[in-house]
Amino acid sequence: MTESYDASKIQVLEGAEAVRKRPGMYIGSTSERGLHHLVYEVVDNSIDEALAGYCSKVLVIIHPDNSITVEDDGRGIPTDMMPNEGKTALEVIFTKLHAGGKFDKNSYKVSGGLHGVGISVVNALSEKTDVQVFRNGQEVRMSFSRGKPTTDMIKVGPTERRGTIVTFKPDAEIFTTLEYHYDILASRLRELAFLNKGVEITLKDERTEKEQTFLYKGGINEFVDHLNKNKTPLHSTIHMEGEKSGVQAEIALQYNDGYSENVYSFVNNINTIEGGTHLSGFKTALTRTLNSYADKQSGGKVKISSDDTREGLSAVISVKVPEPQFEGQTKTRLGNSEVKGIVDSLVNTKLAQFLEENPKEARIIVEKSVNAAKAREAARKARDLTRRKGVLDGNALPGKLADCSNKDPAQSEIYIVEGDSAGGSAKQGRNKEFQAILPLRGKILNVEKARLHKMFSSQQIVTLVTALGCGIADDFNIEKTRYHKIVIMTDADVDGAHIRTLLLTFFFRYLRPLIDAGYIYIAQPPLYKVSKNKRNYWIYTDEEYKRLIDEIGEEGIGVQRYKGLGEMNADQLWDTTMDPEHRKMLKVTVEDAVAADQLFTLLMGSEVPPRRDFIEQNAKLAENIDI
Ligand code: 0RA
Repeated sequence: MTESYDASKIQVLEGAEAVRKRPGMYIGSTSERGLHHLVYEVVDNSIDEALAGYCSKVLVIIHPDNSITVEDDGRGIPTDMMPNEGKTALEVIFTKLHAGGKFDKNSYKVSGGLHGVGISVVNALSEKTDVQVFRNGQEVRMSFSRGKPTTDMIKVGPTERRGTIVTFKPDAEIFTTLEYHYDILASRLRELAFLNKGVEITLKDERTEKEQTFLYKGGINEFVDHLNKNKTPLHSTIHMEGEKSGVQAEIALQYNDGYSENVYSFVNNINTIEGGTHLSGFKTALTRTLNSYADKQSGGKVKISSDDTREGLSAVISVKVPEPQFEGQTKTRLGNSEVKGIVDSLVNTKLAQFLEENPKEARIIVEKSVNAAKAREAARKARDLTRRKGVLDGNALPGKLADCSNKDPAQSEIYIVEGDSAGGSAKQGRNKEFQAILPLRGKILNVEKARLHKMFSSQQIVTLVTALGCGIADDFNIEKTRYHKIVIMTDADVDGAHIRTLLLTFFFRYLRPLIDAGYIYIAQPPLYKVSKNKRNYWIYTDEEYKRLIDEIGEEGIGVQRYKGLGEMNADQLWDTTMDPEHRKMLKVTVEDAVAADQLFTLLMGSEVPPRRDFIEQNAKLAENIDI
């Protein structure tokens, strides 16, 4: 017999206990991501007030004890008694899951995703929550702990003010980390300010006194300016906006003189990393519109593909959908089929109109895509040539590669090593069973300044891609990757840092799925060997070095500073850097795609002054790099 859910069971499941029992179900994770998600959950409520036209300012404060305050000047949370509940609306909103329902004021709610789970979830996962409401001339307060009220709703007195202040301290019993990162919060709050023009969002960190205010009257137009910061734009930003069947769509785009694609899509303020119908509508219409304009101008000599239209394109697509269906592994792909046509027809009409009215810009944009199409053709030829020579297909492995004997990618590692001499030590020191070594001589091509066809004429890149086995561009197939740990191992000096950045740029721009799969690592060779009384200490940072000298004293010690991997013999390299039991490796992750793109553009692109500024500002952070 199947059990039916009766009202009392649902009642039980509705409580804070359910959330505390399975927090992951409500906020995705109990690690860093979930911790930060709590803040977004509260801020979303304030943004809803702003979208409804009642709130213009949001303030987020990180307190020294890592509790958070979110303050807004919205209508304030309703405080009246709810006759059916025998409780105030405030209490219901803070204690009942999905109390939304009759409180829903914003039709662009989120379903399916992690957002929009409600403030009661934040409350359930906080060891303490304090709420202040300023509404209808009255100030009230109420406190909670782990989702349960600890006070009644207290009337404080009359007030002129309007709005809500929520302060919560995430529960140490729930979260594996309690420390908030300023940059993570700043980047999401900036994004929200771009997506909701005119809303002023301030982030204040009482731990460091750092403070930033985000206010963009130009909305996603300014978002695109931000994406193209440090790049050279080819024309002024194009903006398109429209509404149909309750779906609002807004698009801003601008081409730059670079080659990478920077297209971000959002549904109800959520970044749809996996794309969806809104994005495919945009891509289809962009391709069709540019092709038909090019046809009219030049009789269609070159066929522009969809990829060609996105070379050097920065764009933001923001749609508001009443009942979004989120699909995909991370529930960040929009499934609503009607949205494709809506975005498609918006771009078709508005972009064609823009091109007709602005022939100068139109020529620049079409030329950009035509050049991309030509370069793609050149890349195809170059690839065919390398194919004919038998490279790139993984059958003929490069002679420089010292492969491992294990053929299971999940157990295999490849070290990409700077220079032949370090390559030699690594080859001797490694465990042949599962560790492969690929020495690279000198600097690899700076892909930030080169197009795909150049990749195929670069021996080092061909060697690298062949060794990895995953292919590149149209041939890329992550399943064919021969190693699930790809370790960049360079010297701890300026050249080493440069080579590492060149390799990371290449992985980020051309083999990004390898980063997202968690396959890319950076080896951490030691900086010093300190010896005293026949004992050796391997030291990986200057801080560690200082700490040790406190500890063991300076007398009678020997210090050796390692600048290059080649200075270590094979055994030492194994012990310190390659032995899975003892090594320290950094996994490369992309937490913030916008920031990562900007950094690679800055470090590897052609604009010199912003790079100089960056290096000057960050010089003190680069102590470990030996100049
Ligand atoms: C329920 C209904 C209304 C507003 C809110 C909740 C609300 C929640 C939060 C959380 C943080 N700031 C907030 N501001 C408002 C609508 C109230 C009305 O109809 O007057």
